[in-house]
Amino acid sequence: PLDCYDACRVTVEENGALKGDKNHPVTRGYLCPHLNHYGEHERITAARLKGKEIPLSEALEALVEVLRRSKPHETLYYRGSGNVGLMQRSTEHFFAHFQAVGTSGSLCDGAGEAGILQGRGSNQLLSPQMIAHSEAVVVWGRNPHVTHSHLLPFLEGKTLIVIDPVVTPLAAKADLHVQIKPHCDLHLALILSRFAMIEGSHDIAFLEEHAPDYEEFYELTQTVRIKATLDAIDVTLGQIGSILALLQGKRTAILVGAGVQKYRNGAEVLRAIDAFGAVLGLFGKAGCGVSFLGDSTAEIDTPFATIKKRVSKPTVDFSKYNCVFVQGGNPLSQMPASTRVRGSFASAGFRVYFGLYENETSRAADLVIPARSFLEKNDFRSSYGDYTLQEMPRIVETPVGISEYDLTKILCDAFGFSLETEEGCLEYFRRQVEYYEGVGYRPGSPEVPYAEGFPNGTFEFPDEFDMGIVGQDGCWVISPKPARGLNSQFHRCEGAYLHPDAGFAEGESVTLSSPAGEVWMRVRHDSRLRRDCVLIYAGTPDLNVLTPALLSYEGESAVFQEYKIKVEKNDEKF
Ligand SMILES: Nc1nc2c(c(=O)[nH]1)N[C@H]1C(S)=C(S)[C@@H](COP(=O)(O)OP(=O)(O)OC[C@H]3O[C@@H](n4cnc5c(=O)[nH]c(N)nc54)[C@H](O)[C@@H]3O)O[C@H]1N2
Ligand SMILES: Nc1nc2c(c(=O)[nH]1)N[C@H]1C(S)=C(S)[C@@H](COP(=O)(O)OP(=O)(O)OC[C@H]3O[C@@H](n4cnc5c(=O)[nH]c(N)nc54)[C@H](O)[C@@H]3O)O[C@H]1N2
Ligand SMILES: [Mo]
Repeated sequence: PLDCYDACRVTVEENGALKGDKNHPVTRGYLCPHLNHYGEHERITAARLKGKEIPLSEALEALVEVLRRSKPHETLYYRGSGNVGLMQRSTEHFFAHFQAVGTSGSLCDGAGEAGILQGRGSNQLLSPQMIAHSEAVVVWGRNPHVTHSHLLPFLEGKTLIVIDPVVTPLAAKADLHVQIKPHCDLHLALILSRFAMIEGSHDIAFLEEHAPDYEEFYELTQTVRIKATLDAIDVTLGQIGSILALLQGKRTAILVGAGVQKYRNGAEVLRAIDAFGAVLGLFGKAGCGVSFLGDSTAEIDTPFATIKKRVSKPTVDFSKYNCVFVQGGNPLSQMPASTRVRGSFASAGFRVYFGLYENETSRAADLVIPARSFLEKNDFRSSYGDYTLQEMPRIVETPVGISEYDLTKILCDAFGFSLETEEGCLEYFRRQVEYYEGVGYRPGSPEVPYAEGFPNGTFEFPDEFDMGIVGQDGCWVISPKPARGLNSQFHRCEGAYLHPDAGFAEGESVTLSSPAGEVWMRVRHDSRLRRDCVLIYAGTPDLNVLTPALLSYEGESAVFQEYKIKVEKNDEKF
């Protein structure tokens, strides 16, 4: 159920230990640190009203009371991605009937997905099993050792190119690592397309049939000034040649991660990488394609009503609401522009936190309702890293907390709204699962994505780009995912990582500042970084004090890496 590509199938031993299912084609018998240590993280066990512990039944009565007093348009339903199970959506059913306000857009992959939809018309991914058929893999702004470790066995023995500002574990063993400057992937993708067409490695048969505007696109790529651009993005002509030579004639998968699109032009970046894939003719062929975080609920129907009126998630102003209901998320840490967010949350009328763990948001809430973990409730989950749709039955009985479904039931009963029985909801999902060799999959999963062509008939190349590289001073701040944490869950990192030659001593205290705010952190050295970057792992407390309350130009996404930041020594001791 955790927010990862892998969607592991877990078995629970008699003694409660979690094991990776050996018979699952992706999980293959092992788990990551999150699940290996799942039981060790301290849970919220008691409900709380204004700081005072109360029985769960009283907390639920208080919630009903607050909702009775709150006008629908002054009630906000905010769901994070702490658990990506489908039953998480049951609560939205209540809030939809209540006519509350919901959120649209994303803190995660919305910008990239918008670019994909513009070009291809749908966002189909390559599963690990599909990637197994590739001969070459380009890992572009993605760090599978940390974020998708079950993909690694499928990359063995392939020609490997990594495009990442950090020497990630895969970069260290790749045939070619382009240690690109952050925010420059759009330029690289355009230059690659241009040279592919100059060299004649473009797939004319594919382009004529599926992407007929390629000549106009070639003209667009000619507007890029090669030398000046390569210098600006820190890539050499030799590397461009090597990339094309390494991919020449090979079944190629380009695996793009969240890293390239944490910018306002994130949609353009994905669209340009897709365009490079189209130039090489990678769509619709086994072992080939461009794959981003997929749309995990594509083709799945839900039995739940969905909210109509929505405001953008990354910039939501909590102060406008009399009642804010936060479920499965920690917006006070994970939304951009924390200072703004914390101020607006403090000014909201009444704040409810429904979750598993204590965090910035639970501590600022008026009412805290403990949730049940995935082991303690019935659910289904799909994945953004493959096409599985798997049932997660309740395994553990507990008196602690309440499931999303049971909470929804209480609210619907109190307000007289209709709700399918729990078994009815589960059966609704169960009916859609398609089984193959003992594993459940989403309905209509493709054998080869885009084998039938693109949903809109053709691939749409972009016809314009904003090529300006933002001329701000300071360091690029990059915030990749931590190995032992899951966003703000489990272990949380601390400190700002810099190259040892960037001019700061290990352990010294620095002030980091951006137009959004200022924080102090301790310096940690990491020689895998560029000297113009500061790396702060996602989930580090106060990281988002530095990030802007802006939306991507397309896709309503947060843009965590848009602002450069200043790093200055301060002589203070912590
Ligand atoms: N262990 C662990 N696993 C996780 C998560 C977690 O928190 N912890 N989070 C889950 C979630 S919510 C998500 S969305 C996925 C995301 O997982 P990934 O798609 O792997 O995304 P990130 O870790 O954010 O960044 C990936 C890489 O992008 C690089 N990068 C940063 N900026 C740029 C840039 O401008 N250009 C290029 N080319 N590369 C850049 C970073 O150095 C990093 O190596 O992981 C999921 N899996
Ligand atoms: N600077 C910066 N900020 C980022 C990112 C970044 O790369 N850089 N990454 C962004 C991305 S990709 C994402 S996806 C977001 C994630 O941000 P959020 O969606 O806020 O997710 P988490 O931080 O994982 O918080 C999840 C909370 O969900 C609760 N939870 C877990 N399971 C359940 C459950 O079954 N039921 C209920 N009710 N609650 C549960 C836990 O208490 C946990 O504290 O952060 C974003 N923020
Ligand atoms: Mo995410």
